[in-house]
Amino acid sequence: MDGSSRKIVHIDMDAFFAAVEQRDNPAYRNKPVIVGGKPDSRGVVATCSYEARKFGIHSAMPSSHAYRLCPQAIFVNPRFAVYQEASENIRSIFRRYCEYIEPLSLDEAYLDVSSNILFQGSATLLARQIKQDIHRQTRLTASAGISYNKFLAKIASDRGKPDGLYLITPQQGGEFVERLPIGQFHGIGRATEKRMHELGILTGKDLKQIPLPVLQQHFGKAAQFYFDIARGFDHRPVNCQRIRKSIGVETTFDEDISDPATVYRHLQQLLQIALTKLLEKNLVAHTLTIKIKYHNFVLITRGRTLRNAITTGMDTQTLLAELLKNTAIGEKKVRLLGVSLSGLHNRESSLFYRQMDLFDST
Ligand code: TTP
Ligand code: MG
Repeated sequence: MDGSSRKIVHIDMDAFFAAVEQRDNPAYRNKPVIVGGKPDSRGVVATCSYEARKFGIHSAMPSSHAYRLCPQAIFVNPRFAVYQEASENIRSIFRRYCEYIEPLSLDEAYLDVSSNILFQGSATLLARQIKQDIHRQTRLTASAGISYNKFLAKIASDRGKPDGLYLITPQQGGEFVERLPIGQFHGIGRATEKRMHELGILTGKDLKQIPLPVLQQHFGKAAQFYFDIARGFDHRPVNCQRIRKSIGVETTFDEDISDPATVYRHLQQLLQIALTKLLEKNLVAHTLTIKIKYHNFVLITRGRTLRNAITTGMDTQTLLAELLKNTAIGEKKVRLLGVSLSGLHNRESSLFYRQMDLFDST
């Protein structure tokens, strides 16, 4: 079975951070709004409203440059907690209609709706309903792309922006890709685009002319992907990981332990194991909870939530020491210890938190 029998929807919020700011501040509406660092800092533009894009401003541009392009723009500091909330809202809407969801970032996800039976199996009507729910619930607009694979669904969502609903059918896919400039191929980065231009490959049609061995010679492992997408094929599945709430590890001792230093050591080890598991799942945690079962089977937990993600690199010893403060460690013997990490986010969204420093104007 080839990829043409699937139905994939790609949803992407329009000017996400900026749209949230315009929603929450009526004075910003219909105005060029830039979310990110202030122009007098070394910060960058996280995103900007469509009004600002008319001036040539875009994500990752230095704020000082954006200011030169549009001095009357309104510069706003990001409010990540609000974006996170909106992101959780839209994900809960996806879950209403679809089991197979692959979130790509806070504002974007692929949905595999091939087995959808709602709306007589129409992916387009389903996407429209999701857009409506998003608007009703968050007062923000999303664009949806519908096609038979991820590559084309993503291109389709871009094509309709803002507030778009754009379908690329299996009949249209091949021709659509042929006309597409290489720079608009998602998955072809700047450097590869340049290489392709040097080779005279400017559009999908040009790319399609190049035999696979030649592509392999120039692009190695990625060649097969380029070869496929030039024909409108993309076999990548929608990777739907079940969204976990927490990751925990615990251990019961053969003999109860009493020495506080030993308790620390075990907790450190458990925490390292939990953090490694997180890393493998591409997640980060903001809450650490420890669990202690005393020799008499009394179970207590102590938790702490941090603004920054809990990582292997941080001072976990101090954190554990704090958590152990109000416990009976040293007095009562312990038969079980556990640690649990929760407040989980995927690593990409947590990157936005880290970017915060860049955005700070001070
Ligand atoms: P995008 O979906 O790439 O952009 P957007 O939603 O602002 O605009 P569009 O209508 O074109 O989809 O990114 C989503 C959010 O991620 C964006 O609002 C801000 C943040 N972001 C950054 O912080 N840095 C970046 O370099 C990019 C590209 C996005
Ligand atoms: Mg977006």
